[in-house]
Amino acid sequence: MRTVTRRRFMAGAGCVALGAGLAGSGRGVAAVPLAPPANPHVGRTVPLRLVAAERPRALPCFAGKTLPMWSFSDQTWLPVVRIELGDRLDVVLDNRLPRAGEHTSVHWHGIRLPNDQDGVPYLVQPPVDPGQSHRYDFVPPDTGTFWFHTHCNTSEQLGRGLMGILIVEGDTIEPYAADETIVLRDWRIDLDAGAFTDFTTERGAHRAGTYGNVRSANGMAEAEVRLPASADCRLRVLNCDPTRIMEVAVDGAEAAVIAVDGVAVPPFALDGWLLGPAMRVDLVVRAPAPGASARLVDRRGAEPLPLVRLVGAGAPRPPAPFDPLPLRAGRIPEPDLSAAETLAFTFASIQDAAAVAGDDPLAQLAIGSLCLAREEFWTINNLSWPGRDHSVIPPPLAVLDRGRSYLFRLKNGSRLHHPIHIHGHTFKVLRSDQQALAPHHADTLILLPGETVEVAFVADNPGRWMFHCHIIEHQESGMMSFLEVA
Ligand SMILES: [Cu+2]
Repeated sequence: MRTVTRRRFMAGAGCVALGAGLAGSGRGVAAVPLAPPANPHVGRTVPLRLVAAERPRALPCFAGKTLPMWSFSDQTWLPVVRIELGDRLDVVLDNRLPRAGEHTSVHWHGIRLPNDQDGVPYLVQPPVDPGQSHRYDFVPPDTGTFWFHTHCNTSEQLGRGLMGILIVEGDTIEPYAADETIVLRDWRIDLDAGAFTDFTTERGAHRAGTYGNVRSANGMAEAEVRLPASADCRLRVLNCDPTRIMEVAVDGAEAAVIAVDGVAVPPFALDGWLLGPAMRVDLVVRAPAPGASARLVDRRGAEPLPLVRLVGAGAPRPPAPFDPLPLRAGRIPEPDLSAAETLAFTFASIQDAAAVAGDDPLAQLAIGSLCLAREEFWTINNLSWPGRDHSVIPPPLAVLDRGRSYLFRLKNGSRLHHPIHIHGHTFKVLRSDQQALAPHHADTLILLPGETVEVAFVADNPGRWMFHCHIIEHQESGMMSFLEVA
């Protein structure tokens, strides 16, 4: 039995209309803006040195084996960078990866930053070769839970662990009793040999992706997080896996969603949230009583899979109704739907595209030429990105007028799920033809098999922005393109 009372919604929002299905599964209920954001301020300059290198490590989930991980830091396999809204990040990336030609870059996932800071090699910056350095320098414009990863040979570089977390603070109205980050991902390991297995397989690329065989939360197979007993605690849950889509839920405690991809939503009861690769969800969980525990689980399999044990610690507290505090509203520009231009995009495999093309000889001809390509299997609007990397840049999928509002009709023409990611912008998610969807924001959203989802946004960030599936093997076998905002 999960309920969320209305009082806090009213306090936080002034006027909020709640949908009927508070505990509806999936993506929640109607959301309306919260209080206006705090004024931006010019904060500190935060230096950050990221040294991409091989550092053998034995994470707790590796069952005693040491693996040739790639990471950004000597201190930790997973840097967690916390800054305040208004702070400037001054980053030096050094590439010390151990293989000739293994260039790298850093993409700041979900951050609406200037195009030349977006970290896509060839498209917006030169690739950073081993022995070279590159500087990133930007002020993130939004609060929230983000992460960063490379945009080069991503299946292997991310597969070996090259990633980090970026948290931009400043979205709380009152602090929660705790603020914990939970990073979910798999590893592809031969535990007998103590070696990584193939980061990509042809079979996986043509299907739902190559799943890892060792699952982890914060590098642990049986993670435990201690929370102040009976208090309301924030959990920032990130899916940093290259492949796996999860359905996160909390068993044994009340929980509410308070942000999606870093952007606040009025709190609604969590009853399973589909979290694809690169997606984030912020929760408020009522911590268990002292010594009691609850579980963060993945419900996508036949049985709920425990991911994290949440343990109540400290002095008992008097019981109180679960009434989670909302976050401050995001500052994503509101698209003008009355003036928006509608563009349609279909995500499919080459076979799907061929089936859709039917008897049209011209379409068949175009698809026939695509089939000649070696590595491409997936398409956006019948087009595959050429090759696995970014060294050959095709024309943009669309050229958007800077400042104009767009409505994208995103259709999944395949029988698999695809988490679709846009760089440099954040979508307002409007509606689906398969499920009741709350208006919420997302930089990465799952398209169910056959589903069409409409999203809208203001194309206010000039430059060349990647637009791709975040199942990395789908991305690297064609389901990738870019949009030009000019
Ligand atoms: Cu995909």
